[in-house]
Amino acid sequence: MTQITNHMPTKELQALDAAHHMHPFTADAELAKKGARIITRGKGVYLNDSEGNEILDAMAGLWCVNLGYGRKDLAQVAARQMEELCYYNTFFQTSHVPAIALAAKIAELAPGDLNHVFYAGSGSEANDTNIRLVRRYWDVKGKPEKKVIIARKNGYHGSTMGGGSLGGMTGIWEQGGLPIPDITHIDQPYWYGEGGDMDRDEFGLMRARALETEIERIGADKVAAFIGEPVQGAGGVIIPPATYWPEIQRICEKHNVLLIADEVITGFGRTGNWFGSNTLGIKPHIMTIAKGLSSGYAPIGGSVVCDEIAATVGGAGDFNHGYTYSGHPVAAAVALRNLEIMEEESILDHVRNVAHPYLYERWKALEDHPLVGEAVLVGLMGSIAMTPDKKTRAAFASEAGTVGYRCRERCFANNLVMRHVGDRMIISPPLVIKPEEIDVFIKRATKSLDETYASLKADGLLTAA
Ligand code: PXG
Repeated sequence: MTQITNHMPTKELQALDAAHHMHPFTADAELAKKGARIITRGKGVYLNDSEGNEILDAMAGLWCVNLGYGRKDLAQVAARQMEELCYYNTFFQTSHVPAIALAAKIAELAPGDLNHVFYAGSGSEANDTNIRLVRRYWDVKGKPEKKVIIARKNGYHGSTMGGGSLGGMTGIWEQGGLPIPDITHIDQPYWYGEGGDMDRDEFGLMRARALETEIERIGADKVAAFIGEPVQGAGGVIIPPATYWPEIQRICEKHNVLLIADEVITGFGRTGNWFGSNTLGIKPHIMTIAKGLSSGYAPIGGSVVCDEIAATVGGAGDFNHGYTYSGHPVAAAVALRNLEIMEEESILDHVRNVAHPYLYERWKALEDHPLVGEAVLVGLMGSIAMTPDKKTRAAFASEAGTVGYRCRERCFANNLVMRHVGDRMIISPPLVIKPEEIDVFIKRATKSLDETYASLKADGLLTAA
């Protein structure tokens, strides 16, 4: 067989890709017609593709490459760990230094008494673990009927059977009989899209109180936990009104319902603090982590668990759950080094004092663009809502996502990775992004918005629903 390398012509790579590779969340037959974009290398905030383009990645991969691409120090740690101990498991009363050291480090960084880590290979797996953990917890407490988990419409918690069920994406549910039993969903705190004439804070309270209504409908004695992302990511970077989380917290405490903060995106500096829970003032019993934990250099995730749950579940015989790669030594060593680098290079300070303020000013200024209804940013995750009518915050008459898709295509053409969710554009650049790179980003984003606007105008698509 010929060796497949970066030096092969793009067309040949695309043909092989189409012939053998099934892509996540993709219509493969459609993709085969035009061919996938082939990414060949990355350095800092930039990617290169097989056509020689240099692309600014304002999504940090999939919200994960927080330290930027191409760090030799992380590669060296992986190589060293592979030579020393490439693999061993953490089942059957064994452990190893990378898993121990990383767990201790996460416990040090995590808020409150979240002192215990159950490792997974990804965010989806970790959320599957959370379902098992909270149900087991209430079982051991003598309340086996307390097993319903309440989550949110348009939340995202992964795409396994458990993660996809916790998530509130109907496109996922329709394919494979989800959600699994005993998971229900309440409305999201999306003021811009769903708040109508209501005041932002009033709306936040109303959407939080939907949790109380749902708990009362089901019966508090049957509800195990509530799960939410501090800031919804894949749902469109939706920053909840300030009233939302304190009310959710109050309701969970009142009804003895565990609170799970899914920090897969918001963890490890994304919002300007170690965790989104710090930024939003949430006190969770469990946090889901992945992505930024290793800056995406190795697949790793986990559940960070409070003392009470860890002691209860751990004190009641075997917890019959785990993955071959729970605490994988190479991934754990890379993640630990990633966290050390974040401290050594004061990445949180950079986000708070340099990158966020600089980007915020330029991002907000996009609200002057005729297409942009709002531009929001917390730390380094942000979004803009595109609208045909800024006053009424109206949706477009075209099918949701038509405009967003057009804008993403323009971004692609302008060597910028900026994603769309419906007709919102979303960003999550590497946390190390520098002011001059933010300038390049804003320039390309503005050009893409201008071109999108012109094309919508030309096609008569600037009408409200
Ligand atoms: N929770 C949250 C909050 C996430 O954002 C997961 C769990 C699942 O993690 P894994 O590692 O199993 O993928 C995620 C993942 C997108 C996109 O296009 C977002 C995610 C994954 C893939 C694509 O926005 N988030």
